[in-house]
Amino acid sequence: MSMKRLFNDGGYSGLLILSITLFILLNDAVSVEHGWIHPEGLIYSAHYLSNASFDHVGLDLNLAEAGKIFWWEQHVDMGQGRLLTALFQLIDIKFRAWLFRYIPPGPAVSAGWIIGLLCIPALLYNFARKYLILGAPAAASITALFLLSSASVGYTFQYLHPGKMLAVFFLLVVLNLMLFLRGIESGGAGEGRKGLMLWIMLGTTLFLSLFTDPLAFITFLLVPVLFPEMFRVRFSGGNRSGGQVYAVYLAVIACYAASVLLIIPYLSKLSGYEYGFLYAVEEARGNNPFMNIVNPQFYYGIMMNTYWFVTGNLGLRGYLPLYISEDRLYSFEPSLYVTEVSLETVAPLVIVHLVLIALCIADYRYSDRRYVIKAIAALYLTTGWITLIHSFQNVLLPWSNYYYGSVFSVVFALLTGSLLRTLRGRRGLSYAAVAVVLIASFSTYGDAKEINRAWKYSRYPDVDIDGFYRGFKDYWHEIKRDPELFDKKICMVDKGVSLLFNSKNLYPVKVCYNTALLKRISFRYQSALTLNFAGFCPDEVPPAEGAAEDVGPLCSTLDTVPEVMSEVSADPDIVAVRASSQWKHYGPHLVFDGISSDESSWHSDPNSLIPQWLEWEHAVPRMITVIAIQSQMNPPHLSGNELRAPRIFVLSGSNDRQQYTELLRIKNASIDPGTWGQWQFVNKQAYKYYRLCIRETQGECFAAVQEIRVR
Ligand SMILES: [Ca+2]
Repeated sequence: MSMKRLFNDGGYSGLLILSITLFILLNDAVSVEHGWIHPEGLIYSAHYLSNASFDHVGLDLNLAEAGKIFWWEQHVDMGQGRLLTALFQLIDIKFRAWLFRYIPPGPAVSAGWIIGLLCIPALLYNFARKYLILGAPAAASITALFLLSSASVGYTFQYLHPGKMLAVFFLLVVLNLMLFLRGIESGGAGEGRKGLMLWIMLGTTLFLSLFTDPLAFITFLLVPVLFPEMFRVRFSGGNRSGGQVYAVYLAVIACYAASVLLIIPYLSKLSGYEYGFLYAVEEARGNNPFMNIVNPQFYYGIMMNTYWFVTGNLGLRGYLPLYISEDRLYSFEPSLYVTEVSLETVAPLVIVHLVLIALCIADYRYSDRRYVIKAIAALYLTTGWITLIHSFQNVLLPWSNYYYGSVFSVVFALLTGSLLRTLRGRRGLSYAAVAVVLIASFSTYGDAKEINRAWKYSRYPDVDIDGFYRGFKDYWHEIKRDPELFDKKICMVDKGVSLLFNSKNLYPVKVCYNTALLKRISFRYQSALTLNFAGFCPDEVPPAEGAAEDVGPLCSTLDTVPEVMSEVSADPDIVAVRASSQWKHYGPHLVFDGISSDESSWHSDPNSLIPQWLEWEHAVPRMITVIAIQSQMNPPHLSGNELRAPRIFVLSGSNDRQQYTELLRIKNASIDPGTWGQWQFVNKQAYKYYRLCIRETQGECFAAVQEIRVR
């Protein structure tokens, strides 16, 4: 678009609308209050960068490193095949690592903002101008409508969810490309090489888009709806463009199937991170979502989701009756979403759909271009697809605007644009309609911010998540004053630090996800700092054989936690056994009962944090110089208990339970399940109490010990 064109036809007002919108959005996105990242995302990011022997953190991208996208697929993406999204994440995490050397870390800051806040609005604006032939203010207002929608706010405010954003980006690239092809077609310039190149470009773009998110399939559904004329094949007269479109579509689907079933499995094997396509989805569900097409519930789901999407994109969610209990609105437990059918809830649902049908009828009667019909058909197809692919989850909730509504919201913006188009030529009405769209947009934005906050705080109810980010920022400023320390703590860029991770480090991330992970991150503040500002520069991740001092706090710092105690012991010399926590019936006395079985072991509580301690009380003070620890054995035909055994531990003695004297410090114990590890140490003092502080396990997020003997 030429500059002249930009400033004609209300170009200034359009520019003003977009500038204000982007300023508001960006201003909130950089704030700690609105911008955020899942704490577990920090860990994944750190692993993503470090799980290879690449030392360069920053903008460098070694091509061989791209193999790590299969690691992401294997461990984080559940085999969904979003390779392009994984690659983008790898680049983006590096970008942040580089950027936060210069500016304080912001949780949501992302290279994705270039796509989300620059490319996407430009493409949408261009499409509205050229396809719907809207004036600049109207085109800008529907662009703002999308930018301020919950969907766009979702991936802008919350870091590490670029799949939806990339899907929207590709959707708009494809639609703009189709416009371009159509223009060439009608202009008669599509002859020969140039035309062929463009078709190849379209095919490649469509193909690539499929590796961003399953939602990208929507582009296949939308292109024939919005450009039906491109699919008309005329065999006489030399126009073969329709045939070309079909050829492109078939080729893309064939190439995608070949990639997913043959090429990617082969490449993932080569990279060392072999994974099965959609393995997690298969495990979770075991049924075929496409069978839903014959299920009436599926169509009911489409209607309800459309209702949510439409009202959500108008900022009306808070004012209309809900289909689920309102008190459950901010819960993440899908089974709680019980649909409530009543006159109050059914009436708005019916009205929304009747309005959409009425708009189609009006468009059919009074318009020759049928933009509105196309847009509404596109809306239903979009919701249908979203409902289908998420049929194993429950999408019938207002959150869906935020989670899945990105492509729907683009289509909804196009519907709004189509409606504005019907007012073309009526200047006063047009401006009034633009004003209404803008008011609705900002109302939606307020709602989107509320959903964002609700998600952020309800997901981590025990965690001061904002305090967590502010702490990072403060720490950044603190060490910024000392260049040497800063370099060491922020990023050891180009310093040859080995970033190797072993599988032991990875295991707790997955196992502890539902138990101790969040607490670990939030309460073990030092360990969060070692992840270096949102997991950008993992140089400070503790090595497997690091000094115990760096690995975790001493048990004495946890003395305020309630302890568990048992006075039953097989050894008459030991009158009581205490522990920092216990799980189920696996009490601390079981380490002194003389029984060697996995059932007769002490377990710390998985919801408590490592370090954990175990303390026994002698009837009279004893001078102990040898300790033998038996780790919990595996039950028949099972394994995994070896990860609960102590790896780093400290033994101390005390006579008053106030002052403890360290007697033994072991930094890399290795006791196979059911076997004994024995250590001798120097001790010239008799103590009544001995405390074994387990500061790290072999990888599990709780500790277990089967037996202890001392002499
Ligand atoms: Ca025992």
